[in-house]
Amino acid sequence: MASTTQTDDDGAFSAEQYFATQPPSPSLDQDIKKVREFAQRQLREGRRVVLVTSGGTTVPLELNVVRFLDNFSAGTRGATSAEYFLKAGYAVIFMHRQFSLQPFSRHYSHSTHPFLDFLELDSAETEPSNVAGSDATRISVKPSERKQLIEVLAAYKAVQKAGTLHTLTFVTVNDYLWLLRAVAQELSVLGRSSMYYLAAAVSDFFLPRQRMAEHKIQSGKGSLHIEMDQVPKILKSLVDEWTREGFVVSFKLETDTSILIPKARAALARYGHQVVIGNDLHTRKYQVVFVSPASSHRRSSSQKADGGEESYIESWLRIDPASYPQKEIEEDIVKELVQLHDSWISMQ
Ligand code: 9Z3
Repeated sequence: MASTTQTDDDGAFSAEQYFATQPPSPSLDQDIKKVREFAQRQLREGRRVVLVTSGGTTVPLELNVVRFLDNFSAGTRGATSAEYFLKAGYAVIFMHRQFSLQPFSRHYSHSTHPFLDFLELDSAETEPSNVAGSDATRISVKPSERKQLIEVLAAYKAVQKAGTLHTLTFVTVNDYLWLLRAVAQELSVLGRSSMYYLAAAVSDFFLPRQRMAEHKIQSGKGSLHIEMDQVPKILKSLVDEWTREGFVVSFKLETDTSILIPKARAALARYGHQVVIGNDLHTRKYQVVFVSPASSHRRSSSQKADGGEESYIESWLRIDPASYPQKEIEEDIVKELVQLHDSWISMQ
């Protein structure tokens, strides 16, 4: 299938062309109205705001979608980091894939730590015939689970009371791109007090709506050939147009560690943002590498002071795998980023 749309010099859709041809989801305006109110309130209350993106994006193959391509991510990185940002005093916009992990409730995921398994009915009432329909039935939490539940619940209630967490959901890469652009435009009022922590696993390819089959693709005609277009280089637009002052952190995921650092450097050179955090699929819970330009506080690669090659600094963050999950690497990632954001703000 030949593409009939305009692309930029490396064959990707330009962001402008993308948004001119791919429609937003019907809920976008409502979603953004709430983001605007949230951002304005945080501005009035003098809080920093971080946009955390989390989970994988899908690429539907049909308009009446039965099949889709997905990007791997459980949402652990994003949900865990959001909690540490809240703890550090940031307001958080948590933009996540529908049904992926969320801050606080992630501790009680149905697959790893099912909620029902640590609740108990009082002994006299364990017979189903005694329990059914009785308002007086008492439920308690197993003693071994109480400490953690109290901590999680207290943090969750405090955040709800303070109104510092706002949640948005996406499913497709198209939902994600429209939301990212609109949220960034709203957060630009915060200037340097805004941070972007782009942990969602975003598809590099998509199928333009104009070429999607309306109904479920039928078998019986041999193999299936689908040609996808490249998703626009959205980080470039984010840095250069949508949020000219925000502190932008992107993630780079690879399965071949030897290309992690070169790819992270290439992303910084291309987009001119502040930090790339590189992680390998298999070790991502225990080690990550921070890559940033040596002259970290420049906005764009085109603003090099000497006009020469940029140099980059890499630093690894590691935790002992045996200490997980009591110790989470996101605690250290967020601590490091808060410090970098502090210096970014004081550079103005
Ligand atoms: C990441 O690299 C995240 O750390 C993970 C987190 C997806 C590995 P989990 O949710 O996994 O804890 O299971 N996210 C970014 C991946 C990505 O799509 N990056 C793009 C790329 O590599 C650039 S924005 O090209």
